[in-house]
Amino acid sequence: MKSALITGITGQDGAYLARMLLGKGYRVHGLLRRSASSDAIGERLRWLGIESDVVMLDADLMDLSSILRAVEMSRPDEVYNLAAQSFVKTSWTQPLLTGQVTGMGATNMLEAVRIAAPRARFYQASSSEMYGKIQAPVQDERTPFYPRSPYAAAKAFAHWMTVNYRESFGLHASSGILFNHESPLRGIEFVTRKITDAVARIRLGLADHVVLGNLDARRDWGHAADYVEAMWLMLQQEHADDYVVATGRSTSVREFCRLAFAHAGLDWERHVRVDAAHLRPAEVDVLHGDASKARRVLRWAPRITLEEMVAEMVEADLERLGGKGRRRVA
Ligand code: NDP
Ligand code: GDR
Repeated sequence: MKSALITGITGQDGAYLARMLLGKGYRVHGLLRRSASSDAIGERLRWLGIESDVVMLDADLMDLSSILRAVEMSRPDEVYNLAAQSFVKTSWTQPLLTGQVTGMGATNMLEAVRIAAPRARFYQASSSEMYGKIQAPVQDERTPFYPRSPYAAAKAFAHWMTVNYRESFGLHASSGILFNHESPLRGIEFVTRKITDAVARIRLGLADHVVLGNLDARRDWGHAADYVEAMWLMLQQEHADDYVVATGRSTSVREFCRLAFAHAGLDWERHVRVDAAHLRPAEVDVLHGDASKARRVLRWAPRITLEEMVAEMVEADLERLGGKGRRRVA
């Protein structure tokens, strides 16, 4: 039985990845950091019905001794480093913490693997945010980075440390440059889930409107369930490498609103307000990925369309809020 260790298992991607690996017969371990709100921990694993199937290990990415212990206890064949302070907007108000968790935390994981499990295969959750102020209209593995937030700068550091550990120590360390991916398990602070939650509230008469920031921003949105497959495929290759994972379709926040409200029979223009308070100090205007390498080498392709994902997210939020939506998790 193969063993996997997932940091960030309580987040969106960690939950989907854990479910996928359990389905493949892995023994799955995850980092759990202590919280005073302990009843909320593991909510996503519960939503997927797998909370009692994973082994949780008490550790924090900023505490090297705790993650060394987690690596020793789990004896992993594969390590997926998904933990991060992942909300871009918060990275301007907590730049040091973001640097420590998202940047240095990845180095802690690389060190723990180098010391305690040097034969394990390592995945780093890199991000399309590293392209920031884009240097090419469509971004692939050769496009230069131009980070536009403390989060993106920290991810760029973690990305290059992953490349460095591969080249310096021969670790099987791969970096997935993933474009935005969403699902019913997306955190409510991210724009897609904020919108689908608002659609459900408005549909059920619990709210009248939602306040957003930049409606012109464009993102290449895929589904998390599809994207965790690409992570796993990277670690099944003989050689470690870096891959862009994207759908190749870029959509505006405005268009996402139209789709989500329309799914519930609502006109978005009557319910969406804009407030400059939701703008960012520096914006990433547009992201549009080219995943040709992942298609060619990993034989990976996204299966779920944006329209299907929007429908699934709105239905899930209707169900959460006690409405008539049927539960359908991809
Ligand atoms: P989430 O924000 O949903 O999950 C983040 C996870 O990191 C949570 O499990 C959180 O634990 C954990 N974490 C945060 N700080 C620490 C810490 N100090 N020690 C241990 N664990 C910690 O992120 P996603 O699932 O959406 O993303 C997964 C990874 O992929 C992240 O690194 C993100 O930056 C990156 N990424 C995401 C993309 C996306 O579109 N979703 C695109 C590209 C990259 P807790 O539950 O305790 O808070
Ligand atoms: P992003 O995701 O910053 O791309 O990072 P987010 O959903 O927060 O923003 C996407 C775009 O929508 C615009 N926007 C708003 N965003 C939020 N959160 N709230 C609003 O009210 C709002 N109005 C407009 C934003 O300005 C932005 O342009 C996500 C995270 O998962 C990162 O961890 C990951 O690395 C990247 O995706 C790829």
